[in-house]
Amino acid sequence: MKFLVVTDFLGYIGGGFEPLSVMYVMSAVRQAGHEVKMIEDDFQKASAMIEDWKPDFVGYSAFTGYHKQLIDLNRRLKERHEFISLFGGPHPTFFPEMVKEEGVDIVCRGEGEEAVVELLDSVQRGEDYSGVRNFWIKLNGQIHRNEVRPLQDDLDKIAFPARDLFYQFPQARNSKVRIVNTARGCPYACTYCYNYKIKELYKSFGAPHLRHRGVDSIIEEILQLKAKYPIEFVYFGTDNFTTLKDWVFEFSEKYRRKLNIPFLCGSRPETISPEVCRALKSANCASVYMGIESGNEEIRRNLLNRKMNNDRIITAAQNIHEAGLKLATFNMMLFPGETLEQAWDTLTLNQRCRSDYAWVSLFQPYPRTKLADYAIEKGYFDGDFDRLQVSWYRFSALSNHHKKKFERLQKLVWLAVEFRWLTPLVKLAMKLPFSPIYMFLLKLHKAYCYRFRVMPVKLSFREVLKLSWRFLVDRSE
Ligand code: B12
Ligand code: SF4
Repeated sequence: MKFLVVTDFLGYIGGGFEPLSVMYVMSAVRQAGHEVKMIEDDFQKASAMIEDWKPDFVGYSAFTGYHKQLIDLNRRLKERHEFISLFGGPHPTFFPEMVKEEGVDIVCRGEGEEAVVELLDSVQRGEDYSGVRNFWIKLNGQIHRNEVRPLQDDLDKIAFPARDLFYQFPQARNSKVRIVNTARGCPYACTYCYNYKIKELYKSFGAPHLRHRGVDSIIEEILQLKAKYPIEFVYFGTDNFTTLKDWVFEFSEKYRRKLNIPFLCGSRPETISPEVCRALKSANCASVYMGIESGNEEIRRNLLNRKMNNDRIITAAQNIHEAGLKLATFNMMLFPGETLEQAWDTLTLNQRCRSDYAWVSLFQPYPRTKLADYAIEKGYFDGDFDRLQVSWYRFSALSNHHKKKFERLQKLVWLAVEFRWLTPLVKLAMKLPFSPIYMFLLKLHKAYCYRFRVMPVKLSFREVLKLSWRFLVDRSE
């Protein structure tokens, strides 16, 4: 079978990182003996490729906000060509009703590697594929809603992502930063995040949701990468890199000896300790991302299901600084019912944590998450997920009397964290209608922080200009 994946390529969604999910799926499909190709989400290019190569399947990976664009693209491609369309990723996983959209034939829920291989094999053998697990399948006007299969419990059995497909394009091939996944799942249950919903989807199997890859396998993947492509920095795109202390120690020791390439990883305050930070530093970690999300304890406890207190967060931040690591913090604003005073607490807590890069987005109500359900129930959100957009920075679907002020504050937090003495100015500026200027400054600051703090790779002047330009025109921000 021929399987074409249409993806956001060198475009800007995803900050220019490799699309790990589809590369994993495509690797499994290729290993099973099928042919795979990748093309960017541009109608002309995708159409020309389909005309020329005639794939049996065309696949897309959709997160909420990007899904409409993909549905539309697929519909236009279907008007011209014959193929079976297949959507996977977070949006169809939680909103499988997407299969009812015109032109959508199949949606995949949950992990795709094994499922897609079974689907392609069945179609190739001319068998009835309407019952293949993980899929909702629209056939002859009828929708077949199949259960998911158990999660793959040994991640080391999953083939390394098919990076060559993405690296066929020079900009991706020559990038100095590479993204690598080290685990799947998360033991926590924050109400805005999709992880506990994934747990619910798979709960009948009782198997652990959090699974770590073996350290040796991760090192092997990076060694293989290093042998073929430039690599000066690794971004570990895993929800919580520091969840398992012993795993971090083992990783740090082996990584230091065998790779020692500077890297960035994500964490949660409870999983940070002086020992963990020292271990990361010894392995050449440059920076750690930590979710603060809200600086208001009440919001964290009652709305977000994040029960740590401010002191715990500050201690974690201190541990990170003391180990000589840079700290980047994740935050959100405009939660359902949030007041401006509560949002201001987020600014204050980031100041107290001395965040080296305070990243603040607007809360997005993702389908079927507890916080989205709450927002709908309380009338803060109308429940129309098609209104969600790609950008976390520019758009919020939530209603709030002070929405404009929230949107301005969200773009100004970095200024008060960077230059504390400007705090009174930020208070004033959030009342003034200069959002485009605030956005421009925020992008410049982001480019600066990425270059010098979060992912400090050596860039030429031209590359710095390119990075700044990319952030300025980035559709996802
Ligand atoms: C690392 C990460 C990033 C990284 C890198 C992403 C990348 N290029 O790989 C960065 C920081 C760049 C990023 C950016 C964004 N992210 Co992000 N990200 C994640 C994170 C933490 C891990 C993703 C991952 O690699 N998982 C490992 C892979 C192997 O698993 P997977 O993605 O689930 O893919 C499997 C299945 O979904 C399925 N599948 C996926 N695609 C397809 C396609 C087909 C055809 C098939 C059949 C199956 C299939 O098979 C895959 C393999 O089993 C997730 C949270 C999470 N736990 O998944 C959020 C998450 C996916 N991100 C999210 C969002 C919203 C974004 C942004 C839109 C934010 C923004 N506006 O900038 C962008 C969009 C990026 C993009 N182009 O995808 C949301 C999506 C929510 C939703 N309902 O859609 C998530 C779920 C986090 C959350 N808020 O809960 N992200
Ligand atoms: S800790 Fe992070 S990944 Fe885990 S549930 Fe909370 S937000 Fe999601």
